[in-house]
Amino acid sequence: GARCWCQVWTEQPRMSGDQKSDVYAQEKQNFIQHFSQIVRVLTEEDTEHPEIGDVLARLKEVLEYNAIGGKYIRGLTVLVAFKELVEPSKQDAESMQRVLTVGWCVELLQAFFLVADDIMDSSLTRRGRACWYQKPGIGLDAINDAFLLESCIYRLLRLHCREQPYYLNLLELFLQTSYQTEVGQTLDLITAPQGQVDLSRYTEKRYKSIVKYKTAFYSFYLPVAAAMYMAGIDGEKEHSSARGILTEMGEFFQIQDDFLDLFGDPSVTGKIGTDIQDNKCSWLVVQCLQRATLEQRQILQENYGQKDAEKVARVKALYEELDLPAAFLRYEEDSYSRLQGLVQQHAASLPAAIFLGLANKIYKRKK
Ligand code: DMA
Ligand code: MG
Ligand code: MG
Ligand code: MG
Repeated sequence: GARCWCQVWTEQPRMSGDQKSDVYAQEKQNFIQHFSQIVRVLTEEDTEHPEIGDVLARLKEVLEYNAIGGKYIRGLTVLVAFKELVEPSKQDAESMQRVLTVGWCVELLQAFFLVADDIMDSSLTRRGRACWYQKPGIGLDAINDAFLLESCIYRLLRLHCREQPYYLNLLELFLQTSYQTEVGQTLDLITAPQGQVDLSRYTEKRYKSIVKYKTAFYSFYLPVAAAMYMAGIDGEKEHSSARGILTEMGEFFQIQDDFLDLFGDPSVTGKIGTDIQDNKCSWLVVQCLQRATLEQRQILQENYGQKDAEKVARVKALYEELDLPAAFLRYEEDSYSRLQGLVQQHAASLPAAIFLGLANKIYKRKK
């Protein structure tokens, strides 16, 4: 029978966390298979505008290099959350096509930000390959490729969702999330000016604002909120509840990203870290400053924010002296239980399964 959304919200999770994380694995094949259709729709020849054929060939390359090879957690979350929110009879083939497409829109937003982020961070690798701008013949032309990726989101939404009652909500969601992410990237960059080490900038407070804006909104709130709108859930109360839990999860996700930047295995993460060289307000430097003696603070002052490999190694050694890897493990455990608490707290008004499934996907991740 039909379940109104308030029933769905109050329901107990239908599966355990372990089975739940399998839902991501189950959907993954289907999601990746849909990509060829996305590329076809975006790059098929336009008989009215034959003069842009070469552009569409370039776009195909850009899509295939930059939208593929990640974990697809964000895109899959749209699918998983939608299925959790609507009754099976409303999961018809056409609706599911649109959900897959919106999932890919989230992945395209991510691809757009990553192409630009790698330029700004002077990164070398991404997903186990050269960053797009590092490819011979690409260079800063990658900036325009990033813009093309962004435009694809709105072309797809218009093509597949224009007639849907949630179209305007989705448009505004993608636009607002882009703005928030750009605010976050701005905070990230202006807190890390090249060649100016000012340790007093690296506060816990500043850290939290950076990661909330640059990562949490687009990685966690966006995919769940998109699924909610598609399921017809547009109330501010429901959305702000979801936003609360999901931004908390996003903060933890970026702390992991900062930890893995230095202590992860590049053959697993697919990227070589740059945070120390880039003078970033990373979780590690914030923790280091909270524990450092005056002498250790001086070592940081002299070695942070420079390309020199020996200086980077000195900073890493300092982090190890201060037991930051152990502090991270403790933080991970604490954060996990705090999140479980938050989910329980909101269990009356939110579908716990969505959040628990997502949490199980990211805790203890190595990439
Ligand atoms: C990523 O921050 C944020 C966005 C908006 C892409 P980051 O530079 O730490 O990400 P990564 O480690 O993947 O380069
Ligand atoms: Mg980066
Ligand atoms: Mg960055
Ligand atoms: Mg990083």
